[in-house]
Amino acid sequence: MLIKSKKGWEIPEREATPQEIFFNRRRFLKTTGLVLASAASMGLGACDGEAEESGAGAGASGTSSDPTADLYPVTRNERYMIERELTPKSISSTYNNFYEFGSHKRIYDKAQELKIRPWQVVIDGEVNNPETLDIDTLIRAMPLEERLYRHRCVEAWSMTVPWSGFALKELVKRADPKSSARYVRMETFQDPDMASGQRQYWYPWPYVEGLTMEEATNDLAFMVTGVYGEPLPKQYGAPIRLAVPWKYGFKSIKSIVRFTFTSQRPVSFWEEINPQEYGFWANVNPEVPHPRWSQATEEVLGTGKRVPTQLFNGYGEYVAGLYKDMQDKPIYF
Ligand SMILES: Nc1nc2c(c(=O)[nH]1)N[C@H]1C(S)=C(S)[C@@H](COP(=O)(O)O)O[C@H]1N2
Ligand SMILES: [Mo]
Repeated sequence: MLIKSKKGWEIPEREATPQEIFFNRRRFLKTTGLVLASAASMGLGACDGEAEESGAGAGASGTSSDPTADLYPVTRNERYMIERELTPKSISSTYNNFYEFGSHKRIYDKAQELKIRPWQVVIDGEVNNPETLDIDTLIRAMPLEERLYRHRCVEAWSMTVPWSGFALKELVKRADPKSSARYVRMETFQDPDMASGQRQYWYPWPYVEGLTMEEATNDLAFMVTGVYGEPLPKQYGAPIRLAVPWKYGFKSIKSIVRFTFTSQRPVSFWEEINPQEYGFWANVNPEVPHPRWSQATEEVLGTGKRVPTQLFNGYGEYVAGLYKDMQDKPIYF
């Protein structure tokens, strides 16, 4: 039995609504079609100034034929409840960052070209149990649960979604890292024939991200295989993506094909493009502005409201300890 103590991030907010209202609202939004008023207009890297409208209803998902469809919905882990209204699927499924399919937000239709079976995941590097696994073998071997997480993009918009998946530390346990492993490097697929964005040769494909072993084994680090009680639709980074909710969204790498345990700190995709703007740590910190905009507040997708951004996106209780020796540095980097 879990004893529920109030976490720092469980701040009651006016927007909070019970689950039933959320689902009714979602149905309402689905049928009426909703225009996303003023989505964050600052793009990452090269794609500034792109305000998008999202009037396309629920967006394509087509996950009913997914080979893991029978596994969902999974049991919600109440430890990760959150008092903020969930972002309707119609919004989070049609407003995505997935540069493999274009450097703007409306890639959900393009992303349907992503082939998610067969899909192999390689686990290699400084581990005692290197292996290449079929994604369905991996997903079925892991203890799946649902967690409600906030997601804060470096572009100053946020959402709250019900991810399904498993703790990254379960995968780390399976890999059985050697003591020389200090980081986990994750890599997205590379297939420019399938993913037109990857023909933009000036980006350093494939997308790469990394975590320290301490971060990767923190309770909060989550491997996502589903959302809204079903297998993950392609635009969210199917069949498997990361969610590290205390860091800016770009750390949460999508459509992963390789986990490499290494002694070397990985250089991530955005860090390679612009190390002044996108560092390795990328911890959410409202007091450290992006060189081109403030990080003090965020637009909550679908609400038309801006709210203050919290240090570590409100998850300090879980993760502040990881950075206690970095007090003198802006932990944004
Ligand atoms: N492979 C890959 N992973 C990625 C990205 C990307 O372009 N490619 N964008 C990142 C950014 S900036 C964000 S905000 C989130 C967006 O996730 P969502 O589309 O599910 O909201 O994915 C992250 N992971
Ligand atoms: Mo992002």
